[in-house]
Amino acid sequence: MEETPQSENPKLRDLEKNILKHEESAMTTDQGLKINDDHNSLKAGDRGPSLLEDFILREKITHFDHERIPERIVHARGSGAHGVFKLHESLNKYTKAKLFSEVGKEVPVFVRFSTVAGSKGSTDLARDVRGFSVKFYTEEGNYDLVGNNIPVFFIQDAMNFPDLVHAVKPEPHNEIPQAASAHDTFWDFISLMPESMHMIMWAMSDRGIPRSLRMMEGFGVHTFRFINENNQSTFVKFHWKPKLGVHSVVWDEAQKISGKDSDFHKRDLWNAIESGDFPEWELGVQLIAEEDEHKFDFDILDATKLIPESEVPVHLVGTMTLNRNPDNFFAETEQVAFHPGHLIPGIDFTNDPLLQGRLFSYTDTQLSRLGSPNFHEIPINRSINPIRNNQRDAHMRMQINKGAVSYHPNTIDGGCPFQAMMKDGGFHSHEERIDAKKIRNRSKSFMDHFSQARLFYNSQTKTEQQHIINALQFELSKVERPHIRENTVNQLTNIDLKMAQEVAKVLGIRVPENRVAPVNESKPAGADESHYASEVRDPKTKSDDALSIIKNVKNASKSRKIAFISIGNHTAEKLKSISNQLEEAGSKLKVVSSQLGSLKSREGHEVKVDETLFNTASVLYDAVIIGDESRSGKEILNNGKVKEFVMDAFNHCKPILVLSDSKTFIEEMGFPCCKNELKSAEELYIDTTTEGFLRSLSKHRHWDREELI
Ligand code: HDE
Repeated sequence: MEETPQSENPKLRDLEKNILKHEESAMTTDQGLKINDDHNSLKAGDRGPSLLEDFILREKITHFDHERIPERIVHARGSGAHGVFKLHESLNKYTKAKLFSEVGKEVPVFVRFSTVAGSKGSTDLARDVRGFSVKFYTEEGNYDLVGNNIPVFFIQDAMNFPDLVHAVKPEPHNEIPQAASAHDTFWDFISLMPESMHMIMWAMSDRGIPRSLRMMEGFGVHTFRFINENNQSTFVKFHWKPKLGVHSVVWDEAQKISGKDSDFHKRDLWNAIESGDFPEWELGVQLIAEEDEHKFDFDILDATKLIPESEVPVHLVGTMTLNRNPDNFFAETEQVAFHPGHLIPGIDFTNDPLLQGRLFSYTDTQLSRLGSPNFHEIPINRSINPIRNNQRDAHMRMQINKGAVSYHPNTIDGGCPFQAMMKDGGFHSHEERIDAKKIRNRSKSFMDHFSQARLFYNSQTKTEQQHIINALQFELSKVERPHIRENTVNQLTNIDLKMAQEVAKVLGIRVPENRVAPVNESKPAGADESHYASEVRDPKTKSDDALSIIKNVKNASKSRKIAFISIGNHTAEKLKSISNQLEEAGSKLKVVSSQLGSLKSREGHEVKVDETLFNTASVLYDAVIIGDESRSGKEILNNGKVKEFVMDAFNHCKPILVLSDSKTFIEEMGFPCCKNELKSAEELYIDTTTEGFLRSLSKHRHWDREELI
């Protein structure tokens, strides 16, 4: 009997006809049974009760009921991408890892970026640290570099990690606030943990609110070891340097983006890859000879310290290109399982007590998240080197192991699988002499909590320092308990007295003018003496330009999104020429108007409108062009949405190009800084020529404008 479409709805009937044409597209149950009706449950009569025997309905609903898995306890919100890593300088003098010794070799990678504190559905632009995890699928097995966009961490010892996470996550009684660190429990913990002050400086800096995942650095954080063919070890720190440079948004902008597009970073990464604008990073290494382990004025095993680039330069050795979006978010980005213990021969750990704790945690968390020790069989986690061992069974086992033997040593299978000799790539932990007392303590060499926090602060430009002060003012003003605000400000005085005083002003706290930065000041109630004691050091490096974003801005005009606002008074010729110039610079122009469809230029040419003033906002763009070319340029500013758009761009220090008379434009805009005296376009850092605008774009922002706001 010939199948006929069942649906009464004509549209669905057409769809069904199509499907029936393609035998291979026929819908089936999970057991491969072709389904004839996926819309109606089996009932006793048209209007009767549903029948328990409806195995098709039960299979569908049961699968649905179990679709959610527990989200990651930290780093729940993530964005992933596939790509490739290519080495251009061999490190074979230091490591036998083929990944880092065979020049020109292309190794597939999967990368997952994440925020740390927020739930899976939270916003991308929360002030937070970003995870930067890379899985290299090498012929020697999977190597995971599970890092962050900040090179140091809050704590020194894994023992404090659950407390840190409990403190930063929403408060347990009311589950508020989501994805934010501006609340009492977080700052209570921080104020009692002086070792966190260096990381706090980074998190409160613009690094905590990146412009794009494609525009942030990545760091392995811990010191690792490279091991060469002769089993010699060299300490190594890993860096990822984005080719687009490091750029951030401003805090007011971040908060508005969270409302306008909470997927801002996710979308930006996805769209860039989809359009062939592949993000790239250079992999850099800092190498420290084994005999130099103790030559620094900090301990290289302490994850709250970085090695200044001015002391040990970063060598760039390879490029990572992200060139493919995942096919399925759940199967890939959600199910990917990283682990700092996924190593390959030639790379090993150090005794960093934070890293050591991580080695236990990551497998453990995958067991509860992915449900089985067979998570390595999920396609995104599979090694390209075939798996051969005597592990067997457990939930959702995919591999069908043949034969009787699942033990070693054995004779029945001729001793297979063999243990690999070191010369054949068998992994061998680095041999390190340990002659020590078993002890629960912290090394004295970890006790200088403030020198590098100060180094970071001193390395920032005035603008960046002000951003840190503003962020601390914002965060601490959300803290309800006065003693927590006070304890934190006291900690800040150990970094920079003036900064602490500036922060304190907004909090209604007085920090005495003559307060000398105390080092071992009496600990607040609840603080652990051993954590609180801090040593005075006189570090070699007092300031390092590599730590500033603004000092390192180079040509930033690539991969930018520019709004061209018009309500009809633009000329098609100008629009085309600007659009071409921007495209040449690697950026994209979007036409924004009051309605979708097409828009007529002054010459009568039609142009497609990309976004409307209602569905978009200035915070979603890097720069704005007011396309109106009428002499007065007044008409466009009668539109309140346009005014709001420009005012936000102005306040966020973005490049602005005005094509109409700039004096009238400035008058009509009514910028607060022009209240007493009208300022020129130049004084307001507003461009009137395309050339000037392109120059502004390449700087990312006009930070000097902040002085006017
Ligand atoms: Fe993690 N961390 N972490 N972490 N971490 C996790 O593992 C943990 C730390 C980092 O995209 C969890 O699979 C402990 C430092 C990233 O899937 C968990 C300690 C750094 C990601 C875990 C740390 C990181 C995680 C949660 C202190 C920077 C996301 C889900 C001893 C170098 C990976 C998961 C992804 C994820 C534990 C500290 C980076 C619970 C115990 C330091 C980028 O296992």
